[in-house]
Amino acid sequence: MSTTKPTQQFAFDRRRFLTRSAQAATFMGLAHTAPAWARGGNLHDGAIRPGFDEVSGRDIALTIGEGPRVVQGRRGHAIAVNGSVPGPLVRLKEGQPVRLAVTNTLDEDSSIHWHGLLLPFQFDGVPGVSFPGIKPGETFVYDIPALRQSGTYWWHSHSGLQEQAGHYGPIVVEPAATDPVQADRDYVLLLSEFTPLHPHTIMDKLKKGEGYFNYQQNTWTDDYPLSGEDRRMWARMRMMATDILDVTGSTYTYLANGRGPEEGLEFLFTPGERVRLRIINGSAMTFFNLRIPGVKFWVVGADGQNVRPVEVEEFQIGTAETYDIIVEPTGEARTIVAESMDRSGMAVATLASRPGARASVPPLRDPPLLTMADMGMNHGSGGMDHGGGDMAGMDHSAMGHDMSSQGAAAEPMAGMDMGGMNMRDTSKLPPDVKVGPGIDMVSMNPVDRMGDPGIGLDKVPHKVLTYKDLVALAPNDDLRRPSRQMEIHLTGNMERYMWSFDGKKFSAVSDDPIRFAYNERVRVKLVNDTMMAHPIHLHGHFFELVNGAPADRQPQKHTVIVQPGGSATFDLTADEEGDWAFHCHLLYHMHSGMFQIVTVAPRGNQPEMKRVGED
Ligand SMILES: [Cu+2]
Repeated sequence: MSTTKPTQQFAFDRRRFLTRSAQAATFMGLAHTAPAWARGGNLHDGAIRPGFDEVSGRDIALTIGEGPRVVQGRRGHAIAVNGSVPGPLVRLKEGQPVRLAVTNTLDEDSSIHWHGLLLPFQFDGVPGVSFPGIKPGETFVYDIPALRQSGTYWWHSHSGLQEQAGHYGPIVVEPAATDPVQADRDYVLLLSEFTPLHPHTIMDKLKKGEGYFNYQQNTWTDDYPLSGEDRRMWARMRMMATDILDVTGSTYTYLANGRGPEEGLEFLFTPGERVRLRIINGSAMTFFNLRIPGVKFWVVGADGQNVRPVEVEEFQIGTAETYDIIVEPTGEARTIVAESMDRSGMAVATLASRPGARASVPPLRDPPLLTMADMGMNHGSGGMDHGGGDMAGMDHSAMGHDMSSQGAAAEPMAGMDMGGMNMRDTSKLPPDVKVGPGIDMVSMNPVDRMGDPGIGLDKVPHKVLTYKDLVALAPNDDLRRPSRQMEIHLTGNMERYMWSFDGKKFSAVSDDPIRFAYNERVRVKLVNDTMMAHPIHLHGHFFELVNGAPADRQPQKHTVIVQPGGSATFDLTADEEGDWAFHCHLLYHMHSGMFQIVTVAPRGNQPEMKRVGED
């Protein structure tokens, strides 16, 4: 294929993106030479505040600084904007333009990406893709024309690993017309993590051994419902059924609006009121399961877009997703629990009818175990390809025994001999996927998992949201059938902590973006060839989940979770010209290479679109 760039508005060497990421490693040393507040930053007393102020208007000023931070007695270093973590709530208005002047007082480059906002790509804020980044001491003005959307979004650094250190905050865009979601109270709940470790220390530990933070590793003496045979099977695959999240509560304190679970974040209500909660997963690495024990609520928005209200008692929120909910709390107080997906910790907030009112906080539930479906094995829909290529070495007698049973996909791995099974049958991959050490697993039979509530939630005794429940409130405007379909594989090597798209770590393909013609309508199928869930984010666009909703009501999202071993499909109208980042939103996965550039050709310039391996 041609490597000619269809757009040259922006001559920038993308390879510098990775160079800069490498340079970010110097920030640990620099951070201790002089605190930001001593260099004229905005952190006047040196202490970074939890929670956030609000900024709004035609012109908004934001200052990136750094300093010490303490959460529940644990000390660390933070990058903060306007002196708090999270940084300020940026309140905008649909139909109105805004200028955001961002000043960087760090000793390294920084940036702000406006996650979920439709805007000219030059203001999307990804160093090396959409702009050069903000140098130390510099101010960059994001001059954003009249906003074309409303809803709940967020912003964060797209430089190095700064996001882990606290560089993020919420965005609310008020609708120009009457909000279809009416509420008496309107609150933001931004979930994130605090760690006393430097982000680069975490990255190093992950590279040295994937299980480093997994204190829930099953041993021969623990309480997990795994037989000795199961344990030997997992050991042979050098994997653990408890490999749910890379970084866990052993390291993280989970935060609600910057406050630890013992620091008492509360949202006041009067019984009988409708309370809107705008829930943002602003974490670096954590999927949360959110519930309000004993209380049903309605999900009314997903990724900033209104959806038909759906009543649930719990939902899983991937990194970078947002959900708006309406709850009508009763009684003195109700606890909002955001349990990390691996159940190693939780963020906590309280709906309180008076200051200080509290409800009980439930204990962490038992950690979930990965299932056969998470390994890409599903017999129910088409079955495994028993005649195919390298499968010949598989122990069919053992397979037939346990894998043919109905509902096996939802059962923890049990009693199956995986010894001879080929978990890496690369003949199942399209030809444009690069086969090499970056791939340690290939899903044998990936199925669409839009109806899956998320790891660990398939057996809870109450209604949990799935993507299939999401239906757009207003009809979509592009009802064309996609003119082509493309498949992108999410690939990885858990042991070596390598993550990529199509087996190619981003640096290897930095000049080979995914290309779309202007206004092209494409169906994109994401196939997860790993045993981890990945929240995949496309900048500058909304895509529509192909979730079984009528074509004009497919829900619009900017981030989609692709469940382990499964697939997720979306339709995209590529009508925002320019270069956009497309990546896994787990910070250390993105940093390790699960990242690509999407180039949407300018209007009137339609390059040759054929790519290798396409239909
Ligand atoms: Cu990922």
